[in-house]
Order: sequence, then structure tokens, then C-alpha cells
Amino acid sequence: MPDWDLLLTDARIATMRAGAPDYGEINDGALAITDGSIAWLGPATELPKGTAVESNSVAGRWLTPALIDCHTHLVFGGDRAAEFEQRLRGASYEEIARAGGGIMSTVRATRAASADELYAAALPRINALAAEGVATVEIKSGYGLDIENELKMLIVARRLGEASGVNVRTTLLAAHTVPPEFDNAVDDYIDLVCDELLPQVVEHGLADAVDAYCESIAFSAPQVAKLFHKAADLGLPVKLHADQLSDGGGAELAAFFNALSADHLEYTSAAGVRAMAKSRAVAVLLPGAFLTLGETRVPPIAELREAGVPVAVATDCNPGTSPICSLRNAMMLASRLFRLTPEECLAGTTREAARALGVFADRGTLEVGKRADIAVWDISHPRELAYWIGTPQLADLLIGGHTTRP
Ligand code: DI6
Ligand code: FE
Repeated sequence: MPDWDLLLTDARIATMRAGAPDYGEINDGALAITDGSIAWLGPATELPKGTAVESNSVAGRWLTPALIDCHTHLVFGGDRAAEFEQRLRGASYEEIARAGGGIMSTVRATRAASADELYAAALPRINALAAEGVATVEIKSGYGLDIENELKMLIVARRLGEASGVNVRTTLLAAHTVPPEFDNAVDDYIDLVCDELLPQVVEHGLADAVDAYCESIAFSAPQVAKLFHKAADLGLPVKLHADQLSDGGGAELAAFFNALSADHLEYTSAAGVRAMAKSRAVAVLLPGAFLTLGETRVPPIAELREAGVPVAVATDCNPGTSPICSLRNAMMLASRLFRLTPEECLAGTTREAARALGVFADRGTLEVGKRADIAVWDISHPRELAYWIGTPQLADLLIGGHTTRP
């Protein structure tokens, strides 16, 4: 007789297994959990005989892998609501930036905030994601832009995971924009990140990956390449904000470094798609930024599909271009703005998002041996998760096999 901790019965299961049709659906299914991992799942009729473990009927509800938000800037000081209002009253980005606004206003607010203040501001944001079924969140630095404040951001991100119970993966994004202290010495800033900051981050285990913003208003491909070579030397995988506002060869650069992901991609070329298809890089789509910027050029989604590039969807939660703290709404936007199907939206926030974080080995699908990170939904079909706008529907979220709703 199996020695399970918990057995969920009367379940409809969307396993999201790669290659399985129709969400990898198991009707009238059961799922067993032992020591925080999935021990068995399948049709209830195939349950091993003599299964006497405590069972919980989910009364016909759907189980999916818990959601994964694979691209956020969740830790930041202040907000940019005033700029938002100025822009709607006619001010341009350039005018706002020249007046010291934009990303630098968030940098100033983040530097001025204590770690406790940053933590207190971000905790409701990670809890809001968990309330929608998110069990893993990636959190980037990138508003500190000096050693002390970049470390401060990463420590706060780690603390958020410990406090909320959500699995947090951290990413060093010191190469987010050029800090004012290095305005005419961008290469010196890259050297500071490579030679001083990154070794400290690795020494203290504060980041799981390194990211950069490859864009005409941020860092060039050669500057990013220098950082990525250093990351590889120190054993960290890389990710890249690529081709968001122009085709800077970001997708090719990400593919060259076998990046976990290339993100945004509105201006990625056919050559960039081909390069990604030859690498493991996941295309992470960020519809919140696309919407907020009033962008009109959509990423090359048909080409990415055709080339077999995995596609993920994330919030890109940040105060400037994507003040969205709802992964369900990011799914909704990806379907309406990028015309991803509901199944692609759910795959993009489970299986492919896990791949984009390099954690597909232990999460992102419901399969034996993976973490029991499971979302329980009051829906009649998983397609509803991208269909409804602002409708909660989460009945429970299990993280490591433990309910978050005691
Ligand atoms: N791309 C973006 O859209 C954000 N960062 C990036 O690399 C902008 C961040 C901000 O405006 O605060
Ligand atoms: Fe981003």
C-alpha cells in the first residue's frame, strides 16, 4: 500500500505536459503527494489497490501546475503614477526623462528607501501574485545601480520568498540603465559590475541568473557580451531584455550565450528567431509593457511558433512600463494583444515559464517527481484562465504540497 501524505480525488487535471494534447488533460483524476512532491497521478480508476491514505475530494475542480511569473521587477521604491498622468496630459517620454523622470526617478526612490521599506512595499505585490495561483516568481534587481543598493534589492527579494512562502528566483539586472555617476563612462560601469558587484553577488548566493537591457537607450551588444562572459565564468546563466524598442540583435546575442530567455522581442528579426530556435532560449512575452507603452509592433509570434521556440508570458511588473501585478491579466493581455491561444497562455505561465527560469526539472508541469506546486481552480475548463478578466476563481494553492489557505 502506497505511503502517501495526501491524495486529491474527484479532480480534473491539466498536467501541461510537453507534447500532450488538450492541456495534458486527465478527467476524473487523482493526484498523490508525498514529502512535498507528486508521488502519483492519473485516472482514479487506476489508483493502486488498498489506497487508504487520507484523501481530499476537490469536488470536480481543475488542478493545474501552479503559475510561474518568470519576469518581474517586483522590488522598487516609489511609483510613477505622476508621470503616467503627465503623459496622458500630453507630456512626452523625452520631456519627462529630461526633467529627471523615468527610470531614474525609481532609482532615486529605491536608493533612498531602506531594505525594510522596500520589503514592506513589495510584500503586498508578491502576495497578490500568490492570491492568483503563482507559486514561483522571478525578481530582478536593477533600480539600485551601485553595489550597495543592488545587493540591498537582491537581499530583499530573497527575504520576500522566505516570508511569503512563494519560491523566489533572483536575477541581477545591474545592467538595467546607466547610473548618472557613469553618464560618460558606460564601459567603466560595466567593469564595476563585472569586477566588483558580480563576484560579491556570487559569493553570497544572491542571484540565480544575470540579465541586461540591450537597447539603444541602455547597453550595447558588446557591453552586454562582456558582462555575460563574466557571468559564464562565475557559473551563472543569463537572460536578456532584447529588441524591445529596436532591433539591436538582442535575440541573437541571447542565443549566442545560450541564455535561459530573451524577453520583450517586439523588434526581433527573422535571423533572431532562427538563432533562438538553435538555442535553449525561451521567448518571454511581456504584454503589460507593450500595452503601457502604446506599442504597435507585436513580437514575431507566428515565426516563433513556426520555429518551435518555447514562448512564455510574464507580468514584467515594474513601476514605469508595466505596473501590472496580475499574471492572470498578463495571460488575458497575451491572448488579446498577441493572439496567443488560452492553452499557449497557460503553458507560457507554467511549463515554458519554468524553462525560462531553468527550473523545468522540478516544476511547471504536473508529473511524478516534480514539486507539488498545484493550483486548484473553480472553472469548468482551463481555457477560462485567459478568458475571464479580473475574476479570481482560485480555490486553493498548494506550494510544496502544503495549502496556502489553511
Ligand atoms: N524594459 C522596460 O520596459 C523596463 N525596463 C526594461 O528593461 C522599464 C523600467 C522602468 O521604466 O522603470
Ligand atoms: Fe523587464
